[in-house]
Amino acid sequence: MVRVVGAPFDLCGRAAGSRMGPAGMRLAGLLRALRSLGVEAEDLGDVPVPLPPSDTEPGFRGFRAFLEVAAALRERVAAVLAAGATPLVLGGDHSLSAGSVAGALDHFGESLAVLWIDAHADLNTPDTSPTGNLHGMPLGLLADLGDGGSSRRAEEWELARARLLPATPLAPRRIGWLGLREVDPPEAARIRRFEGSFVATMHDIDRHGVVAALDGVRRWMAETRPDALWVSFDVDVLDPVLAPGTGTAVRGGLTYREAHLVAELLHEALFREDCPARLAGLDVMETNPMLDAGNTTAVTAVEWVASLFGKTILGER
Ligand SMILES: [Mn+2]
Repeated sequence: MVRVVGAPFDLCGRAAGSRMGPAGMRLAGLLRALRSLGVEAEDLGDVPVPLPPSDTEPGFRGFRAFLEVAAALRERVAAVLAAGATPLVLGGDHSLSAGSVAGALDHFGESLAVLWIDAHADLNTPDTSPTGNLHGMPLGLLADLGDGGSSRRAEEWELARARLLPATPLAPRRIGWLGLREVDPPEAARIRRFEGSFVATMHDIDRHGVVAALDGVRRWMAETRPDALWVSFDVDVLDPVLAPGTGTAVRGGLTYREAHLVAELLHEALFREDCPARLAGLDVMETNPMLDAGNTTAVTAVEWVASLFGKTILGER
């Protein structure tokens, strides 16, 4: 049972337009694709988004609205999980995953792990971020990193922690990354210190391939034994040739075939009897139809989701 939740909010990054991402993915046939796989899928619509604040507001861009949308998402995700269904969140700005993962942490607690499939690590905090954009900080917030200070942004960071950070923050060994290729030096330093976390960069994938990367994901789960895995998919993990409709495109991403193999192997790992973890939920973030060509990025994202939910070429494997 999958419950789709849209989060049409995009004020925390550089280029607006991903507020139309949920509409793009619905128009690309997301619900139809899931149902054709025998998945019972229902669309719960969008979480409410407040009117955009003025650009002259000090602090993080779009902060007040971000906090409202992320908090609403947290509640919605927790409610879907409490009802025994799997949330599928459509973004929207990747900052909002702080809200959706917080909702999953409310439900699963310490036993939840997160696989961040993204060109970026999103592990910045106000004191390390080179841009000051919140969409590079959701994991920094969820892992409870960064110190206070007295700037306006530090105050807002405290507000976000108070509103979004669950009792148990995400421990380093509960975070995995796949597809990284643009990581800020302070983020890289943090990842190197993160004991028990999992990382497969694009270099690792070039060198050893997707199969080895997913073997690594499986080993990481076998060693750290989470009960559930939240998958956060930023479409910018895909090569921009394939997915031009996204705000922070970086060259050298996953090809179409590589991306589908990732989804298929994740499906095999998570839906197997002997897998310790089940799929907690999924975010599909940063699809920006304003930057896209004919909705191709949303179509690609929907095809990826179908593979994750078990679409195969010949049916049963
Ligand atoms: Mn991201």
